[in-house]
Amino acid sequence: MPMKLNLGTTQLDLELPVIMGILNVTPDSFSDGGQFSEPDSALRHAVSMANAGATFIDVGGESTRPGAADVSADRELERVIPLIEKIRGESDVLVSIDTSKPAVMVEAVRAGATLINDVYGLRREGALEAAAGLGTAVCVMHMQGEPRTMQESPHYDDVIAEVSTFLAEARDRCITGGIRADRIVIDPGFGFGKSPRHNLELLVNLRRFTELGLPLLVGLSRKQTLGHLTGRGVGERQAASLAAAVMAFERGANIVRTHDVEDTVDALKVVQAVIAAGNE
Ligand code: YH5
Repeated sequence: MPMKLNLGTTQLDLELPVIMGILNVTPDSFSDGGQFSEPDSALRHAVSMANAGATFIDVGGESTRPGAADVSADRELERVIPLIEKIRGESDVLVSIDTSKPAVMVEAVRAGATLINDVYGLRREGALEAAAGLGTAVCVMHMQGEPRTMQESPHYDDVIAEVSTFLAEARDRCITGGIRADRIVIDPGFGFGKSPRHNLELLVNLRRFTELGLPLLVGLSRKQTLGHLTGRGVGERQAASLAAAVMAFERGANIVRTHDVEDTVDALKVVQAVIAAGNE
């Protein structure tokens, strides 16, 4: 049965690769140096990613990079809400909101977002209730610890089993809380409380997470593990990111979150065509 994600107004077909373009609107955003924090340049970048084939624009106003400090709800709201309104005014592209705060979820959905992407997996107070009440789709991600300290000494006895159990429990919590299964996306959370070795193990065994029967999102774009493997700085990890995206898609990822939309769209078109030809 072809997998679909229920976005309320539309059923998103997950048979073909779905690309999510990253739009950080944090002044300190590590991987793009905050170059999109000016409202106009952020809007232009969103439209250009949509034209390059992004299905979603993932708007984030809360820095979740390793070591980052918390942002207040008011600061986050003033960064993301006008931008979501403008994106939706200029384009039919879908918007996801990268937040863990209930107030931001509510306002972002009112402004036109249809997917709530929460790196805390709806575990913060009021988040599950807010998301369930909004009736949108959600992405629940695994994270060990919290952004400020999560990379200090990540430890697992069995990273695959532990992330898998976490995601199964997150799914059950969502369903019990009133979010229907056809609105839930899961994500193993590359780089969120994981060493390079843990991240490699997650990528090798990514297929295991498809056993939960839900769409799978991955975010590897420009992350530290790729720097660790290539010796390259954050602004020169495009090729490494593309290799990781290809391998994740081959292992069952449905949605790929990336800074480099155009290249990722092309690469995954080729991979998809090869997989389809192999199934004929
Ligand atoms: C994710 O994986 N990641 S924000 C460090 C980097 C580069 C990029 C040092 N939000 C995810 O993108 N949402 C983020 O280099 C996410 N999955 C989902 N669902 C961190 C990020 C990054 C961090």
